[in-house]
Amino acid sequence: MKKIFITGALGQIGSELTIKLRNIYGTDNVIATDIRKNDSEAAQSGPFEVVDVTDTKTMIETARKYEADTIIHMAALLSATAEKNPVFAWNLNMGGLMNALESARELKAQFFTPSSIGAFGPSTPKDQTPQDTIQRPTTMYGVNKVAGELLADYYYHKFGVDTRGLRFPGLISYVTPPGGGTTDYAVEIYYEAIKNGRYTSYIDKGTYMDMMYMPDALNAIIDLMEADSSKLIHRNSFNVTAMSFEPEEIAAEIRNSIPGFEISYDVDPARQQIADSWPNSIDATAAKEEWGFKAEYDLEKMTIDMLEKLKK
Ligand code: AKB
Repeated sequence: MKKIFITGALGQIGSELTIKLRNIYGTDNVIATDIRKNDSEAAQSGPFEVVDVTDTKTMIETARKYEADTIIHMAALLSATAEKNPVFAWNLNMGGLMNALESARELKAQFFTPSSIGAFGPSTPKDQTPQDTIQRPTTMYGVNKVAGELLADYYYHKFGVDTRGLRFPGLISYVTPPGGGTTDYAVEIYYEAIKNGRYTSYIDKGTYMDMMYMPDALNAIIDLMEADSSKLIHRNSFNVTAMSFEPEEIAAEIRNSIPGFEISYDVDPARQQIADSWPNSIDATAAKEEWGFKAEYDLEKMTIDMLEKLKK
């Protein structure tokens, strides 16, 4: 049985991933860690430790205490926040990653960390962005993600650490809200649709970005981690996506359930600039071919489920 150590376990992905992994691998085999504890299910339903990922000693000692054989490193600042605090972002995103990789090396553990569509930049081909292409991002978050992909590949080639990663698009979920991302509008819009029947978008109409519903993202992490290592040509990181849309399209889909729903725009130049530097759509062929990636939710199916869950 695996012993899985998760950093950032109370964040947007971590909070749902922790519960799902506990259901699959057993509660005591999934150690949730974060910078502070709260009363969420992920923090309360099994082993939990306070770990600051920039603290090398605490991270390695805690992972060793539980004899972790898998490290899932989620703790990071998202794109918009990182752009406001670039030095802090570098220290947290790169320092945390380095400590997590070192823990994996010492413990001979399998390793996962997410990359992002943010690892691409304005000179990357914009439509159906290939797996292997130009990566010259213009954001601190993107710089961290590209450096992180290279570092994780380095640990695989140099030290034999079984590192794996996914380039996530914007993730949409009704459980834990994201914080500080550029794609967060696609989550907020559902909350506001239920609450007020209208939404003011900080992302401009006509701006396409890739997105994915959280259940597909969680399955992708688990499927990649379970995949036969010998089949993986790429490792850090695979393009994955489920849909690409712009604000008018998500609004139109919401109108199928909430007929009077209205969208207006008050564009935030900082986040718009980040969005404009990212692809319109990415190509996930390598993930499909190498380990069978498949997304179940498209915009219509996701919208029905989101609105149904949020109404409860
Ligand atoms: C963000 O918007 O920063 C994230 C991402 C796409 O990596 N959701």
